[in-house]
Amino acid sequence: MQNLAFKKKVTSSDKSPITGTLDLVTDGDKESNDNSFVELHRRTQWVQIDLERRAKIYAVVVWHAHNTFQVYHDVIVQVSDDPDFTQNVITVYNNDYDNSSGLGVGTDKEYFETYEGRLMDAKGVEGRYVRAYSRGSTYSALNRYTEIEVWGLPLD
Ligand SMILES: [Ca+2]
Ligand SMILES: [Ca+2]
Repeated sequence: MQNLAFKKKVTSSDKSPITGTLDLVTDGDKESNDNSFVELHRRTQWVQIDLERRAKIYAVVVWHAHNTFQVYHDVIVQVSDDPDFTQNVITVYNNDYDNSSGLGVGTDKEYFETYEGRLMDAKGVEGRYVRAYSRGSTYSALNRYTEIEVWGLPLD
């Protein structure tokens, strides 16, 4: 099994991040330095990774920012073959308990950010694109992403 996200192309709902660049999300650096994350604007934002081919995905690991003790809100991770995420969308994780991001009520737990990231069990779902949402944290209304790993096996 390998980290299929490493060095893959990243897109986002935020076309002009406040600080940093989207490539930081898949560059392998998971440190808590101020230059290790991309910072997106407030409200619900997402980053999306194109794995370049379909894959069987067993785990997604997300690091928002772990320089400060904080809990991110509306953490939602989805997998799809559709880059626009309009059809055949599989939800891997969702802790938006009040549906403030509008993707449905999630029952997963909120958690504190740590240097280990948050490992989410993807149960072998298949798809090419991975999208991760958030809606600020207990520390800031902004959305920071340090790294996302996608562990699985390439298909076809
Ligand atoms: Ca990084
Ligand atoms: Ca919410």
